[in-house]
Amino acid sequence: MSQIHNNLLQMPQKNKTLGEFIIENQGEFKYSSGELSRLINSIRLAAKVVNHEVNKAGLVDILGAAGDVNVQGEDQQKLDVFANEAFIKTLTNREIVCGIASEEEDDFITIRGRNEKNDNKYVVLIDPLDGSSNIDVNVSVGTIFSIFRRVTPEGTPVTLEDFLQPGRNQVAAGYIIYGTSTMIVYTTGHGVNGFTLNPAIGTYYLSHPNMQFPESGNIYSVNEGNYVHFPQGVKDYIKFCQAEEGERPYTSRYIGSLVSDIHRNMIKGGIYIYPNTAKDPDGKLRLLYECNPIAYIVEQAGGKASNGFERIMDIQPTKLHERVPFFCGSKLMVEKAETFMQAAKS
Ligand code: AHM
Ligand code: MG
Repeated sequence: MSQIHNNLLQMPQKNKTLGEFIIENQGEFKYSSGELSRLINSIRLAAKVVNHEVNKAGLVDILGAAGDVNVQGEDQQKLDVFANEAFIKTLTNREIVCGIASEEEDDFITIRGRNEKNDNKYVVLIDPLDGSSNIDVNVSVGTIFSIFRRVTPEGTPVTLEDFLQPGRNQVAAGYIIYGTSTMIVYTTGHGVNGFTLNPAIGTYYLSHPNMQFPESGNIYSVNEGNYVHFPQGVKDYIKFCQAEEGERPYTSRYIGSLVSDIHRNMIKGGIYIYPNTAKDPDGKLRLLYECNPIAYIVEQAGGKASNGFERIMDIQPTKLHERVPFFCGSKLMVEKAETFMQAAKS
């Protein structure tokens, strides 16, 4: 029986909506309860707007590059631009966020709040539409978000320091997956819960309570087209995955949409790797918008996330668009990959 069916059967509260869940669990949030509700509510709202747009991508003239290049030199897709604006607008309109950093923006955005007093408390870091190269071919994409409490005093404008916090300081993180169904999966440090959108009525229902990353698995997810450029430890680990012994060879599954690859592995058990390569010496994925929030969710579900040597959430960021090698998934699989990295280093 699938995990989803299992979850549905186990659910005493199977008809609970995201709104009800937030209210019931707001006491778990270590800061004032209303704040978390407002934050998650604004993300949930923006996600619905983006979902609506993503779902009609094939119907209207919205596919294709917008003609701009983002700060990392990549083509922006029209939906990237749309999603970026939707999240920024929605978050700006609430009296809770003092700053936003987005993968699609060169610099962070300061939000003074309606009374211009800079007294909002949270910064949000967001990848508004991840895996956007998959849009044109009708493959799942996602949104990833990370929330920190500011470290600079309230009443002053937000600074870079508020964004460059290690991932362990996150107060909440989540992703939205625009897939065969649309889901929000998030954590506030008390486990991970997943909610599926009923598009007929625009309501998210708790479909995946208390998600658990299997301790081990048999899926490895890596872009093997880059094999020749991989560090020796990754090459050795891939050979280990492919060797015939016990549970191995493992199955290879790679969508090229981080959220989808992680979501599948969290349900089935597996490892995702995006290492440094000759082309991308620091890896491709962004520490602040992609790796930190995914790491928080994955750890909260019992999995593990590292750069091959150290815990992702312990890395002190030095710049907004910092990249990092990413090894993430079932705990025992990530630990095994780390032993290969260590062995190849020494
Ligand atoms: P993006 O933020 O430009 O969409 O890039 C991130 C994406 C991830 O979703 C995915 O895992 C990875 O890039 C795929 O990269 P590649 O095509 O090099 O395998
Ligand atoms: Mg991305």
